[in-house]
Amino acid sequence: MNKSGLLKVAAAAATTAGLVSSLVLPSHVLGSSHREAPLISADPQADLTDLYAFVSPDRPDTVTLIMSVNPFESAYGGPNYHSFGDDVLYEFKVDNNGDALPDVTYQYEFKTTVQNPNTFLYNVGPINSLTDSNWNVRQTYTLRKVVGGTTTVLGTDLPVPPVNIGKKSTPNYPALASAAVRSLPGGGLSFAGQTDDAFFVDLGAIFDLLTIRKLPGNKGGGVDGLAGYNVHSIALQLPISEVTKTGTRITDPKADGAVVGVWATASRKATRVLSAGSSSSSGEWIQVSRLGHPLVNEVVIPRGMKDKFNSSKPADDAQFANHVTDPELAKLFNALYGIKVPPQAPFGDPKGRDDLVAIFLTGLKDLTQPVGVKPSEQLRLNVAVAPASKPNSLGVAGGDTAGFPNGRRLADDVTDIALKAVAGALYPLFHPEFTPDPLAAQLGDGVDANDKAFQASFPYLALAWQGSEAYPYGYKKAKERCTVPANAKRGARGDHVVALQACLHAKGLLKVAPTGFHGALTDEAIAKDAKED
Ligand SMILES: [Ca+2]
Ligand SMILES: [Ca+2]
Ligand SMILES: [Ca+2]
Repeated sequence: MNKSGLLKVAAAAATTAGLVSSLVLPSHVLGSSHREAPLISADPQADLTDLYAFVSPDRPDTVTLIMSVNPFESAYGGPNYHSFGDDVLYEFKVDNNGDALPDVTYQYEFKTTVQNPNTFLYNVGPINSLTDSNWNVRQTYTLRKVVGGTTTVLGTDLPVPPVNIGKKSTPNYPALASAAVRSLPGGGLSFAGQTDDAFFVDLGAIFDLLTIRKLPGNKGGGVDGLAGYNVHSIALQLPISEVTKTGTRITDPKADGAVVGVWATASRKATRVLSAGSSSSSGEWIQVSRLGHPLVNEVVIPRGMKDKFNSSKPADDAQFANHVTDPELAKLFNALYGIKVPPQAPFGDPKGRDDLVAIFLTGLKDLTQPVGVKPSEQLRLNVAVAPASKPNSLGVAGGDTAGFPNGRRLADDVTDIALKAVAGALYPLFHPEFTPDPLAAQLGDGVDANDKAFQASFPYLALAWQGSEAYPYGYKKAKERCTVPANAKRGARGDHVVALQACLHAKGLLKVAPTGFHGALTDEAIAKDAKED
């Protein structure tokens, strides 16, 4: 893999125009990993939606791992609001020597406590801190690290912040969320709680007669089907030295050990017993959800094997390899729309899709392929590649080797990347004689970014949508209002007025630049902001 080769491919594709009169996609194709298999779609608390792994942009001596669960979580789903499963074991697994077996595992287990069982309410007044007595239903967690059969407890009774209920119940949500970021022994950080869903994709169009709204998909025009929805996310930041096989921070991207593979799992106990008004679980943990690369269980694994994939281990991935080298989606591109896709064949056949094998199973040579790799589906990250100063959301396909499929950052447009890759956009890197169909490099869903701004520091995810202000998708898209501080009033001066005016100005509601004096124009702008929907 060389970067100039990648750039050449991207440039060649970009200069070729491709036109089609209609283009649709098969229904099971997209959705990252939201509701992707029959069994797990009935178990949202254990349904892993997305996994991210990247070198932390503001702390490049650390990596950040994030998993999200509970797809399509509405912000206003009370009074029994969404939560993690108390009877689910959530794990990050790291393979740091390429043998498809985990070497370092991080386990999260949650516990719900009710302060006052005599009220139906989640809270009986505003929640102003993580110890506020108004907060009735709380969740905490235990975090453990397992290495070579030895378990170390990294934290107990770590707090999950409340869900973002509304202006009265959770008036300062950013403070509640950041108070739940906890330091770990050894220099790591952990956060677990409700967040915005960082994945963006036009689900509505694709599931409606399988449409790309504005063909061929690289010119915007899509509608983010996950806009306004939350998920529950677990974020873990670790010194790089904690996850490498050398136990050191590796800084040479070509060094043995620079590539670590990551996947997430969710497990439930084997037996659940129901009795009137209660249920209990017992027995060994059974894995019910597995997630490495986005879209693999959708794009690659056929419907009849999807639940099996969720219960499988990377070490046994040879059973799925034919679906990577001979992908159904590429055949559909060809059969339905005449896109000229690369040749494909069963695993082991030299005519198979070695480009997709590299992306999904072995890693890209000289970037994400560990020395002596055993093919298996993991999200592989080269921890020695420094974070990009100007990230490209197309990642490696856009010439940015710090992005997907070198790990995955929150803003990486994995839908577009996967569509292009399956159609053959990266195939010439492996077979220079092959010219991809001009359409391959232009495929996309027309949604290019998340609907809410990510945070600049850990846990990076955008804050959870607020129940009293979120709107269901398809009705109205929720907008964030400017925060009006308690001491805002006509005639006031100060930094708090500047901050408020800057927000109103940025929204176009206050025509003049911030002055720091709260006058009639500021009052008018606040009134307009309150009426916006
Ligand atoms: Ca290993
Ligand atoms: Ca979102
Ligand atoms: Ca996209």
